[in-house]
Amino acid sequence: MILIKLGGSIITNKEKPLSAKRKIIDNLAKNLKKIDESIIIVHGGGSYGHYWSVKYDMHTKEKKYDLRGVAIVKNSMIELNKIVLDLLLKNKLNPYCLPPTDFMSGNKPILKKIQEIKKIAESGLIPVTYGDALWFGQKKTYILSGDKIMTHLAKILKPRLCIFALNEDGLYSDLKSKKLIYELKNERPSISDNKMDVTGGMTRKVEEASNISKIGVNVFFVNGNKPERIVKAIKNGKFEGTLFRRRNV
Ligand code: IP8
Repeated sequence: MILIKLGGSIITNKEKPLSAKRKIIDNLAKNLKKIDESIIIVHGGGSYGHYWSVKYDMHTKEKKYDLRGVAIVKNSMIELNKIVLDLLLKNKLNPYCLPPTDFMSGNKPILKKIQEIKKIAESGLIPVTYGDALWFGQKKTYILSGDKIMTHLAKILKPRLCIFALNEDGLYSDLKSKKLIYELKNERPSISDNKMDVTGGMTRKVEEASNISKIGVNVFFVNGNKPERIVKAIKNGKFEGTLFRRRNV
């Protein structure tokens, strides 16, 4: 089984509020169709969820945020999710929509529900979930990042590989020269992130990637604009991007 995160910056135009990159999503879907292993898709918020989270000053910390903001962020994520689902359907894939409220209680994943997601994926359906604004309890809510969902799912389901589709070729050792890091093992690179969002941008991704590699699962950062690289990684073990090698557990 493979977990794939479609980053907000690849499926939406981050510079333009509420604009999805339909052509890119369509192309991703065309390539995902070529994969015959079971997959689970998680997508980010981009210029939908993040746009509204910033407007309403909502973050990953559990707090009493403006209820209007909670409602609007959730609604915008449904809108983006619908675009993703429609394009998967159009490409003859069978997505199974799973809002994170289905498998999260407060900030904890519900073990049984997550184990069920594996069964759904193995049946041939493609579970699709996303980062969202979630109820925490005692009138508090929080933003759950899709990257965090990847870690929750990976810990419980131990997929063969976790893929993060980004708007970049992978992780660069130097932002100016864009020198790509091909492989990381037992090291946590220091990140200078110039594109921060409410859930922490690239810094958060690297944190989750190294958490996942620690539990013995390989993590691959790849350019989602070149979705054939996703197929090559899954089918041929050819990694054109940054591979966080699993650590021995
Ligand atoms: O883009 C956050 O998900 P992410 C989604 O995966 C929202 O960090 C609602 C901002």
